[in-house]
Amino acid sequence: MIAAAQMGPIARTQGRPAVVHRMIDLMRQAKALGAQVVAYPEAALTAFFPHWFTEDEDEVDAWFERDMPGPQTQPLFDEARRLGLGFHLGYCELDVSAGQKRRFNTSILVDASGRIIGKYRKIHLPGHAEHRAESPFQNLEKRYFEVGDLGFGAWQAWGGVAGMIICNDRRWPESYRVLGLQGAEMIFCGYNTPVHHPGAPEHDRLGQFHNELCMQSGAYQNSAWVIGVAKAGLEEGVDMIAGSCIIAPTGELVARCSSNGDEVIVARCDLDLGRSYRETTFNFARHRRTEHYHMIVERTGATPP
Ligand code: CDT
Repeated sequence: MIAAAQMGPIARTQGRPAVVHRMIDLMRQAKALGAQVVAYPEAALTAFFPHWFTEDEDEVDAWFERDMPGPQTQPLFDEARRLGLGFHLGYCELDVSAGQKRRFNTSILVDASGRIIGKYRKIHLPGHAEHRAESPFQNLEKRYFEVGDLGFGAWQAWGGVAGMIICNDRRWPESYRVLGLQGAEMIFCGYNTPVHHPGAPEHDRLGQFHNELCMQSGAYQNSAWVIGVAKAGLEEGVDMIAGSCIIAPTGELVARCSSNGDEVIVARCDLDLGRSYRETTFNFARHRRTEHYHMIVERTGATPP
């Protein structure tokens, strides 16, 4: 059983301890519902600060975690261990390990003993790097984060193979396919998606449709369960889509949040269902025709897959 723990808005002034308290409450609900693992959203520990511009480096760094777990996130790991529950967590990572400061939009998988078993750094960073004063809010991921350098990894976890993507990655078929090629059976995806797209307001009415469209097709075409987890609701003036959901390898949406706030949903994710698709319709070894994809690329001069 997998749980998605959607989170409502986090105020700019809400500190980590209060957020972790909310997360522990969600974790306990997930456990009570029979979950083995609970998934939190992208950048779950703070408000989604790329919506604001600042040139103050210290102010930027304050949104990031230097250690995971650190003193303020340790209670989450302790509670998971106490409950015997694994979790998926999105957070903003400040890496100073190589004597150089690097910032990533990161997610991790933690097993039931509190050990980090997998780490991913977001690859598809949306938005822009420059301040857009005319815009009602910013989307400054290209300013505050580096492109992830770990690739799309997959790990043995919870009786199968688990992978991670983060928010905008879900709109790109390559993200799922690279995981599908590694046999990923569960794909965790946290997101912070505004209802309004300042650069293309004509897309706004389709926000929820596109959210489901890309995750449902990613699940089906790669025979995987997809667990999509939102940070939702009106956060510091930015309205964000909710609709956290669990999608089966059939492409069917089997559980969906109904609120804009903190909410837990669960689904019994039968990994044999994915195997059934992976061995038939989407048997990659038998049916993919990679040599032809390359021929098309050579003929047209398109970017190689
Ligand atoms: N966090 C994140 O990646 N958000 C983007 C907003 C882009 S607007 C289309 C997303 O793809 O949801």
